[in-house]
Amino acid sequence: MGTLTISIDHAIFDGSLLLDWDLSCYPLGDFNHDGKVDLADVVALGYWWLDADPRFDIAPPPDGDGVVNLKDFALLAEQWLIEIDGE
Ligand SMILES: [Ca+2]
Repeated sequence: MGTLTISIDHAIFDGSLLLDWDLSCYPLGDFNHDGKVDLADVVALGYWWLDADPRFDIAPPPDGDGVVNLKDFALLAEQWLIEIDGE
């Protein structure tokens, strides 16, 4: 989680913006965002199989092909057991 404050000094917009978003990064195929690509992610992919859910339609990168299918499974398989360190 990160916080970025941007102040704009401009004649049209006289104020400030506060943007707050999650800057976490997960391996491709880590659908449940636990930091590793494992069986739980395969189960999630299977649940949405042949659906158009963009959260699981990861192949071809970056935006998928409109359906959760074997291409997405193959990409997940390439990432199999990849794990990132937690905090
Ligand atoms: Ca996972």
